Amino acid sequence: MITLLDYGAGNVRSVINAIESLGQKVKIVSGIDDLLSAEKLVFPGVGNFGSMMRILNDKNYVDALKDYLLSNRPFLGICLGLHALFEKSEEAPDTKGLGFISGEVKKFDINLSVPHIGWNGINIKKPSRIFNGLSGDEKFYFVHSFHVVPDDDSVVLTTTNYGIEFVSGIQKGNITATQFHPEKSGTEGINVLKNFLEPGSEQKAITHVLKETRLSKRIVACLDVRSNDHGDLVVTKGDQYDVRENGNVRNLGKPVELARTYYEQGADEITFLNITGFRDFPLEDIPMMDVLKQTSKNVFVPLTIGGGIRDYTDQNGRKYTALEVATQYFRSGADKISIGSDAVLIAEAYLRTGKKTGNSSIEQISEVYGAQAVVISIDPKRVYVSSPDQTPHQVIKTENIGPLGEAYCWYQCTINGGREGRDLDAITLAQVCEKLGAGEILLNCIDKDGTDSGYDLELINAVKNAVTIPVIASSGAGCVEHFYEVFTKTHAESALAAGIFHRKEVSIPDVKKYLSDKVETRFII
Ligand code: 1PR
Repeated sequence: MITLLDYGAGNVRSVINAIESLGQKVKIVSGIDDLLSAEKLVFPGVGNFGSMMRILNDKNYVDALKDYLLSNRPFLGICLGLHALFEKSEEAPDTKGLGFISGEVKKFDINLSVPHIGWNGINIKKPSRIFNGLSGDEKFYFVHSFHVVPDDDSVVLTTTNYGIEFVSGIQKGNITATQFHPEKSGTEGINVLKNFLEPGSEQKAITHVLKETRLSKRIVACLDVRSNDHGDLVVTKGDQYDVRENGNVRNLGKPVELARTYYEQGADEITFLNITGFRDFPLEDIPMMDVLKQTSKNVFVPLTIGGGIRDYTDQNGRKYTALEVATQYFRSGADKISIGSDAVLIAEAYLRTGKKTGNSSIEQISEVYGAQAVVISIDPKRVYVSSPDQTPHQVIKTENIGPLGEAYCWYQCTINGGREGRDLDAITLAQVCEKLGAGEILLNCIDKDGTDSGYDLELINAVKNAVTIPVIASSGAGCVEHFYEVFTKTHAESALAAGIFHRKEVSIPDVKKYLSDKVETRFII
């Protein structure tokens, strides 16, 4: 029996699913006694160091946890579960950690996008049974803005390079903790978990050559989901956001099956967009929650879900915050949520008042679950102008001259699935959302969506250069060369595609194979 410490935030479902996929049973800690009697403890963590320690203190778990660690019973900490072992963190300077390892947790101070999101390698510094059967060249999924700095080098199990060489794993006796998420790192990550969970495997020396690890560019498969006219939840796909063909909603497959296929093909991440979420109440959308629950049972890469994340009042006058909606999504298996329409309204309000309220969905979800869990989905379209002074918006000079010979354009934000244009440009939206605590931008483009004509490189460059958080380029992929183009002509960290994958015109292995000797990517099948 594996005991799992769930302090209440983040996606513990995927850790439970990963452990259960290995045929093990999980007991979730519901009181101190469970910690005292635990034989093997897994402590996954996503979110904020301060709120995690507050909850552990409120539940009186801190002393029991320290006793557990001192007793040297097997422990696996993941991400924040690694940070918790240290004395303190720059994420919450006034909060004490467990102090099992001397040292602290620091924010990345580097010239690269933060959070560090994606698949990166590890350098294994000492033998550990958790890496049995692995070559050491595997990539694992990271998502964090802070990294641990132990005082004593002898606890360092692995390091990873991202601007600096940072400690990505520690081991002290039977206490192991990783910055990466084994439960989200495909079959390699599942092997790490298996090695930890299964008794008896010996520690073997690692013989691989130390190298500088590199963050991969991510290939993201996107599934736009909605009910068709018969009420079935289907994966659909629009042309410039119009998902109907001959009056019917296009049906390109079943969400759970397609997500599984893309995972098996090597997708680095899967995104579900509940495209009618803006008009429905997600907490009543049981089929969509089920899709997430079913998918997370056997898809072990990050899952993002978007659509309808905002505050609600139901028919009985009961109010729900966006945080409650997001919590349900996280509990159902999401690792990140994406906010579309609400982000535009929040940014407009911020620009009107110049003040952060602390109450917006972006701020609240980021505060509890961490910036890395909050993606902003932008649905912009081009508006041409003949000169920059024709609009107050952030304008770019374009090589794609407008219909009346215009050499400039701005990108107008839209809400409600592109139905309503707003008086806000995409660059400003991205900047405001970063300020409010968003951790990543999913940058769609209505003009390019479904056209197979390539990504809007001008838009991607304009937004990417205006923020320091990672950007997922989206809309327009039509062939493998378009992925190469977006990764070499912009600094986007990820490229998302939908139509070409659903219509089986290009597969994820095709993309990875094409990129393999040109761009850093995760394995090829
Ligand atoms: O506004 O918070 O409720 O979120 C709604 C979400 O649903 C937003 O993320 C919005 O982008 C999405 N959405 C709404 N309507 C549509 C639609 O298509 N009618 N889909 C829609 C957006 C765009 C992409 C697409 C890429 C790649 N889909 O994600 O997958 O453009 O397509 P391609 O490779 O085929 O070109 P809220």
